[in-house]
Amino acid sequence: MAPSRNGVQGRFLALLASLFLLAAVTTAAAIPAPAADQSPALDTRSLFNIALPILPCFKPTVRKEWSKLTSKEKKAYTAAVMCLANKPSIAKSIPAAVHRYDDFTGVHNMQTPDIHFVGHFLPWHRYYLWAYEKALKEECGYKGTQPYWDWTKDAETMPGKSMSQFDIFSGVDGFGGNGPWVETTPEQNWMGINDRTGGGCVTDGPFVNMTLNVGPGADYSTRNPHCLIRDFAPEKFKDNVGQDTINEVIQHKKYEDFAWRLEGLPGWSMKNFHGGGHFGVGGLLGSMGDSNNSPNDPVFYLHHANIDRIWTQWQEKNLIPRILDMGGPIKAFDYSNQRAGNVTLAFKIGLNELAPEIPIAAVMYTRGPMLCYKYE
Ligand SMILES: [Cu+2]
Repeated sequence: MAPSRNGVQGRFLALLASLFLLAAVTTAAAIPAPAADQSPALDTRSLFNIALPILPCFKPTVRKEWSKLTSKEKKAYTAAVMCLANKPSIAKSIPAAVHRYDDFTGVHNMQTPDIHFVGHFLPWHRYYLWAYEKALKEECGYKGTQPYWDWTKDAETMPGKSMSQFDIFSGVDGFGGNGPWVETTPEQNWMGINDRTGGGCVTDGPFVNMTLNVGPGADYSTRNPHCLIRDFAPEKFKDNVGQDTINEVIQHKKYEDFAWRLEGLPGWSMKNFHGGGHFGVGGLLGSMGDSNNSPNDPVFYLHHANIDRIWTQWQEKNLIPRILDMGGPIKAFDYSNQRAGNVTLAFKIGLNELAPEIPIAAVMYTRGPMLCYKYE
């Protein structure tokens, strides 16, 4: 199929954008840097590295919605995930990790205090997803792309449908369903997740026998073999992942405001689809609700792919300025910059042994040569 006019225009605009970026970075480099810790000197090579990633690629791969995949494609994806859980760990920085799947959870666990409620929350998770998809393809022979879960569509079918009836939680060609009910005391339920319905090990689907070794909590050094746990909280899910929340987030014009509203604040003072997905699936006791170790639930990657897709949609509303727009605190919750400054395109993000450190600029544009993907 011939590239659409929009596609060609988009590539042209991105090319222009990369020139703007180069100019912007060069200008910034000419101004004496403040004594801030996050202003690495930019040599010609790093300038090139920053400009190059937003030159458009020509054949982006297409990430699809879970329910649009054929049953065969769905099974190929979950089989590749299980393949990672059967390959030995390579991440020396994560002593608790036994297999490659643990490596990913472990890196997220270790970096949790530095990658949430910061400006680079979105770029870091975009990079993380990319590394995960790459591992599925290169180490497990997965031929497809990273799918996403458009929860808004599922939420619209509630309460007629229960969460267990969603395509994604199918025990036949999905991720399996809820865990059985586990009683808790009101004191345990400090997050106020009163609509929780499960709390035990997942009993059907491809991950029934998956052994996870990282978590719970912030410890990534002690091996703790355990199962995948779900604790569906249907009210939290339905109330937070609707189109109304997306509209509220996406209306912001500056990245800093958009990203701040997207992450929201811990608790339920404002509707929040990131938290709605995590706690709607993980509830109080489930893997998805454990902030350090939420990637222990393979559904994490589809939830975050949808968040990445929303960022992409926001960027595409005004491509050039928005693939150059970065900001927000370096330190968690430091929205008034009391402890440090804001992140910039040159700010480095890393994934321990999973992938090299890169400047945020490298992941700003999903159709650049490194990422080279788009959402259907
Ligand atoms: Cu995270």
